[in-house]
Amino acid sequence: MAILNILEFPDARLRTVAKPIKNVDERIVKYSKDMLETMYEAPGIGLAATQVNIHLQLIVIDISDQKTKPIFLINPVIIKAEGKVETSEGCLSIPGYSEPIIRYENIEYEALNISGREIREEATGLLAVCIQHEMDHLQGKLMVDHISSTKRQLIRKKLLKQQKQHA
Ligand code: GNR
Ligand code: NI
Repeated sequence: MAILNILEFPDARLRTVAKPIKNVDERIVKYSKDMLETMYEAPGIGLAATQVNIHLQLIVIDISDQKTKPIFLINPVIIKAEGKVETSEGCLSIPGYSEPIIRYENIEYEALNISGREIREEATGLLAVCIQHEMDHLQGKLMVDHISSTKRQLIRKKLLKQQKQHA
């Protein structure tokens, strides 16, 4: 397994639209394992392949306290969504910032699991929010795209400054 580098806003590669996965083969299983390890180490509750510069429709999530319930979703699609909920969201690609974001409270989604089998599930609360946050990443969209452009530009400036100091 390996810890992968997480891209940080405003890196243009985070704007890449991920491609659907045609075959859930060994390569995808390896990416999934590396992403899970990277997410646990960060630590975070979700990670989209886009964030580690892999532009395929793959996300990993684990919202359990003991980090023992990983969920792998391939080619996810939301088929029903209802209700609204506001959550203070963080993002591993926007370190040090959290912002209140409004998302659907309940969703129904389809995806392939790590075995390549079609699944159809319901999610609510933090899991539903996390799936929406990760699915945004696969479309090249970030949490900061949901806030005012003034706030987004401020965060951009501060992160660029920080990245230059660490370079
Ligand atoms: O670790 C994360 N926490 C989080 C909290 C509230 C809503 C969404 C998230 S996802 C985030 C990890 C991340 O950046 N995933 O893309
Ligand atoms: Ni994120």
